[in-house]
Amino acid sequence: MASDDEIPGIRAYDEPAGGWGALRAVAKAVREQMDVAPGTRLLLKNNQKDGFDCPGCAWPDPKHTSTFEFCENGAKAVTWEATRKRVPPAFFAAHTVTELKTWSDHQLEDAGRLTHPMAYDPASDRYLPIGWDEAFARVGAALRALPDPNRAEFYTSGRASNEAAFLYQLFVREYGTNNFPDCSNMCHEATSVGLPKSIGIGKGTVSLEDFDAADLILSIGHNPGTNHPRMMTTLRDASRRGVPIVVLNPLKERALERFAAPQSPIEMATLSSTDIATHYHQVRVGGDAAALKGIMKALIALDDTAGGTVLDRDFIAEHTNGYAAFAADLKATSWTAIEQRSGLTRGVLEQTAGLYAKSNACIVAYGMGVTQHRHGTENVQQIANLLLLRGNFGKPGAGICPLRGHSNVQGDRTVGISETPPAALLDGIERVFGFAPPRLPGHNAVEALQAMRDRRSTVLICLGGNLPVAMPDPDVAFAAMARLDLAAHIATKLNRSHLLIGAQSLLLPCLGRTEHDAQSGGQQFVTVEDSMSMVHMSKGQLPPPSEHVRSEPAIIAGIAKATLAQSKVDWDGLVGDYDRIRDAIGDVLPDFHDFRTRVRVPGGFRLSLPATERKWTTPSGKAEFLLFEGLDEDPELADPAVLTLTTIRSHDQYNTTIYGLDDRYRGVFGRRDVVFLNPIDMARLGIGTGDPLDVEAIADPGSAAPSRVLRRVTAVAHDIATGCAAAYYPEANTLVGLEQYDKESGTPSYKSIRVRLRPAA
Ligand SMILES: Nc1nc2c(c(=O)[nH]1)N[C@H]1C(S)=C(S)[C@@H](COP(=O)(O)OP(=O)(O)OC[C@H]3O[C@@H](n4cnc5c(=O)[nH]c(N)nc54)[C@H](O)[C@@H]3O)O[C@H]1N2
Ligand SMILES: Nc1nc2c(c(=O)[nH]1)N[C@H]1C(S)=C(S)[C@@H](COP(=O)(O)OP(=O)(O)OC[C@H]3O[C@@H](n4cnc5c(=O)[nH]c(N)nc54)[C@H](O)[C@@H]3O)O[C@H]1N2
Ligand SMILES: [Mo]
Repeated sequence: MASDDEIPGIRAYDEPAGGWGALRAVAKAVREQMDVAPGTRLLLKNNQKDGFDCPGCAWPDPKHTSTFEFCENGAKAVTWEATRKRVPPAFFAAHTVTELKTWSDHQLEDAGRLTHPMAYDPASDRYLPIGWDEAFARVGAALRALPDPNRAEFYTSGRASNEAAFLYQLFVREYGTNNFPDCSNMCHEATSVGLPKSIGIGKGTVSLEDFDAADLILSIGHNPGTNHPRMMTTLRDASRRGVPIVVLNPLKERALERFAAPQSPIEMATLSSTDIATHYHQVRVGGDAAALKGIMKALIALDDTAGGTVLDRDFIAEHTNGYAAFAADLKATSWTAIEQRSGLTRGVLEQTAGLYAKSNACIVAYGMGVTQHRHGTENVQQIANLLLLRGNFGKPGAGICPLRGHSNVQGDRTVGISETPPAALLDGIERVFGFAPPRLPGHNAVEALQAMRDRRSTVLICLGGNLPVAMPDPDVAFAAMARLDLAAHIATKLNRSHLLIGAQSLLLPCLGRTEHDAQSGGQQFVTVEDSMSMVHMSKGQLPPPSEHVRSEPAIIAGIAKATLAQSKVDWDGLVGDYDRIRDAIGDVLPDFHDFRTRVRVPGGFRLSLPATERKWTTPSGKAEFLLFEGLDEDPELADPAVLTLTTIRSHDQYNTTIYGLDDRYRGVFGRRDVVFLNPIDMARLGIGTGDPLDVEAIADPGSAAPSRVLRRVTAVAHDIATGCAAAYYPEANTLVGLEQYDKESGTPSYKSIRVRLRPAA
């Protein structure tokens, strides 16, 4: 809908998602980052039997074999990592940190791969080269100097392999803390915390094969055309089989409307496409709990009129708890309130319930539109409730499908990156390694930043990521970085976190997934776990960006040896041969038995998921209907001038990594400084397309928080639910307060920010 030629960079995009535009974008990524021939060859190794796991997303490979699946954004992720550009010491000699801070996020990462360990030098305001041993010694000294290990924070971003993550948590626990702020604290924590209470496990229950057997798919709050593009093949297949696909999303996302598969010669040659959603409902931002409750209320009403034949009564009786109270709450919830909060009509919700009542195998897929709210955990639980009503767990074609973020965020959790570790993990570590790991809960991401802000924590190690930029409230987060005694960043590329200098700041450059990893025991491979709990191997092919770059496991072992005087762990032995790390993982976590053998079987193996066998590992031994009282995911809106703003990813970014400035499917080119608005709201509020606006976040009632303003964004008319607005992450993080998060899971409420718009100052 955004179509005003007068506004630079804003024009209508009328094509389907995918298609030739996607092929052109791949060619551009290869041309800009890589030498063309090796680039193309490398892309063909992506997600191959013998190749590396795509760092783009956590969607599984088809049938877990080796069909090459084309994916534009996977290609961007790969070429961005495998770029020919370098950031050597000469780069830092030429640019002070003060100067680099004026660069955009895109420019910083686009400078290329880090090649040498570097340490910040305050006298010259530059990063200077440092030897690895000296770097490790400095980190070790800072950690040993702390009066209490709980005064250090150990962040993980979800690209780290299972092997790196396991070593990291082993080191940190031997050091003595569970302070593991993790990217999943900003992402699917609502799933990890919410689902175990419902169905006993905090992971998805479907496999790729289930999509072949599903007869109804609900897609809530995710944008697969951009963020999980390989899922588009699956959705396209389902659509062509005639499976109804119901979407709940405030924005019309082109890939969920129609998609041209770049692998389909016919669609490419004839410029045709496949319709994806059969029903597209533009729920209000923050209206999902209300919508889900509406669908369930309508389903129960259908069941009442159909003499109890709509719900799966046997399943409910045998496998669940809490149905009566749950149903009573739905009956007591008024349609007026449901319609108001969801922004959807009773008719639409009843129709969805009707489709659901007819389906025998339903999958609900969901993403950040569900989790990043003050009641993200309850949102996830409403999805589980919906599935429980018709026994949609533990049968082919049915189940819950959280779309994970980073390509190994799920695996990192499985192998121990957790601020609230399960006792079995700690017992396993104690049994195998002979030291007593700490038992007290540690800090999640919000708590870590609060501790840094207050100088309760003064050392930060980052295994990848861009923590202060990804988190809410840059004022607080950036200042917290500056208060550190030491920050050490294990990273592939330069980003803004590295420029937020504490008393000491170190850059420790690491290998990426695409690269050859040679250790004393020969060439190594790593393993990852995808969104569907499949563990498989990933083997890099390219030469490292420089001979000085080390693998993540080697860097972690270096830090561990410099920190722990009498370690019980044979760090050199583990790093020399990653099979020994895999053996250790298998010894600690029984689910990984015979790890080294099973992971060599093409496609790898699946971890156990009791809920898929209708075994409920909840305290009661049953699946639980969990009641969410009320309908508000976020504070209610009273003032019609207040809109609810959500933050979204463009098609040209990977989290805080900005590949480019286009958002093709939304019709935005060469810029990111926009706010998407519904034309009805624009007319009502007297805003014209192209108007420069300041967006002001409304403080929570009773909060003394300072006013938060996103300055000078351009109003763009878009097909978005009324009463709602959208802007890009991370720019819009300035609108979110550090105290605005889901109290159950700690997930920041990035997707529901109450704002007022005014002409730009
Ligand atoms: N290319 C690429 N791939 C990625 C990433 C990337 O940045 N780029 N990031 C990775 C990571 S870490 C993650 S977590 C995933 C993220 O994948 P997604 O979950 O798809 O990410 P978002 O862009 O945050 O958008 C979510 C969708 O939710 C919708 N939405 C916003 N608010 C609401 C709401 O209140 N209700 C509903 N129902 N919908 C809403 C938005 O319109 C958007 O379509 O992707 C992963 N893959
Ligand atoms: N407003 C708003 N904020 C959000 C979100 C949102 O939707 N809205 N989404 C949230 C979500 S879902 C997430 S997951 C977080 C993301 O938070 P993070 O995971 O912390 O951020 P990324 O941008 O993915 O991290 C990029 C950096 O990782 C490093 N890197 C890349 N590859 C590797 C590697 O192989 N190894 C190592 N060691 N480093 C590597 C590079 O230096 C790169 O600059 O952001 C969250 N923040
Ligand atoms: Mo994420």
